[in-house]
Amino acid sequence: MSAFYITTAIAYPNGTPHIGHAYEYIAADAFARFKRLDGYDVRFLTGTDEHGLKMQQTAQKEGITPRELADRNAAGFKRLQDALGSSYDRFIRTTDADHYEASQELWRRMADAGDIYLGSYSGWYSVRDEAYFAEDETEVDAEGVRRAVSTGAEVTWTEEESYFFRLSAYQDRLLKLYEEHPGFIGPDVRRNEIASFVAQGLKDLSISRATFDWGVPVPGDERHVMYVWVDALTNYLTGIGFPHDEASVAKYWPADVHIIGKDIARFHAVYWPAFLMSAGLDVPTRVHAHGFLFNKGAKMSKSVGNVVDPFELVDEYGLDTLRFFLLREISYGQDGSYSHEAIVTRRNADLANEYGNLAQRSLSMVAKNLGGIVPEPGAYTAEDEELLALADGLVDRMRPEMDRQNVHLALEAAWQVLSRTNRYFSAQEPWVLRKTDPARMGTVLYVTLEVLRIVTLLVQPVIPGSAAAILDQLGVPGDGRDFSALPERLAAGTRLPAPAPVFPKYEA
Ligand code: ME8
Repeated sequence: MSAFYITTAIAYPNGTPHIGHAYEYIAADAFARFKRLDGYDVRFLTGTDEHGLKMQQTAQKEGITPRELADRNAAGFKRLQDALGSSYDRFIRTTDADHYEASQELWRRMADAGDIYLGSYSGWYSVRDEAYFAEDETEVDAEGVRRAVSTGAEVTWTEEESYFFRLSAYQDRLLKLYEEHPGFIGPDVRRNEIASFVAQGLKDLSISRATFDWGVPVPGDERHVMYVWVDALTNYLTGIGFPHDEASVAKYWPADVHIIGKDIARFHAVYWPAFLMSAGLDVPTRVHAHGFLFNKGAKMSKSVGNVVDPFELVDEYGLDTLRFFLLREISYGQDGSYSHEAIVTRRNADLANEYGNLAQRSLSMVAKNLGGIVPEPGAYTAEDEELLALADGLVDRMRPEMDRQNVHLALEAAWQVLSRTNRYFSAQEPWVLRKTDPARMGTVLYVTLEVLRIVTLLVQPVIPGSAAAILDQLGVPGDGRDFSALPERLAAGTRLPAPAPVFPKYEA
């Protein structure tokens, strides 16, 4: 079985998770599930990024240790993953013992390659971004506060002894990587940004701090802890058993895709491949950066008071409606907005009308007129053949879109098939055939249920719970639910359970 290794970013547990985190987890979970159903041996990693100055300072303000802060909030992130139905294989915490070992091993390999040297850093640092900024990347605002132009976060002057990574030596190799593997960063707009950033020249990177101790100790120099991004990125190796579990590393590395947000593309597409090249490890196959989620177009912020609790959204709309909404509404890779109105529209138009209603109408006709038994189809008409061919071709339309993380386009293709099926159902008028040609009614119902089976198998990754309920009602056995079962047909003669609506219309 081919392996497929997918990861999310690991969140800073300096607060509680927000809808932006939920968005990332839901998408990564849908990609992981799709690959699993498509026959891959999937490993799906997620977790929390617990070191660094931001954690240390937040803990200080709350009068607790960074460890206590991490314990409290990491649990909240894990709870969110579970509430979202995420199928992750490991929830890594960067305070896990094996992660210290992996990070120190990566450091040693970079040092052995001659890429680490001791120097002194002086420059601007943003604690919120955990990032260094050159003077010309900052500006002083109206209140006299110096901020990073790209993120708006306050920066502070930092001067200390530090180890450096020879990033400058990797400029050409990185540019070559982007050129030879255009799929390394997605979507394309991010690749262009990153490539032009690297083309401007790279400075060596400060990779340790000596003025606080909340981090992974630098091997051979315990006065220093690693810069939080060095250990954070290494989580992707820890998660597959690096360095000891060689079989697992050989199987899952390089990662097939790192799912991240656009604000951290530089860390993943510049620093991370350079560290790996230095350590003699392969670079990931792809880094895909999604856009940012806004509340009715406005940036979420604690001070504006429009930060939405993802647990509340699950309670209000139901898990699958939230999952479907986020993945269908927003072009994956671009920024997107959510609002109550938009969620309700997707629920009622796409899920209740186009999908749920079709299932309910066809299944209740089978229940009422055919004793709940899947009919034996008669000879197919051109319309039947055309619709079945469309449904049979759906997997080949969805697969490449999912491989490029265009989940919105994969769903659009599925809903095109549903909309064609609704038109077919109305045009065939099985409720009229019931009296005029019952055998033909049976064929129309069979074709409709068969298309529903195919579409439902393929949308399982996005709406797993509802899809399972519909597959139950279609009498699809548990071992007939992965994509290898797509070419099979519904078994005529199967007795179906009593149908029940899976997507009732949302009413406040
Ligand atoms: O960046 N919309 O952690 P984080 C969509 N620890 N995505 C969003 C978002 C929003 N409004 N806000 C944040 C970190 N994200 C690091 C990662 S990985 C080795 C280390 C995304 O908690 C963000 O882009 O700030 C990132 O992918 C993830 O949430 C975690 O963000």
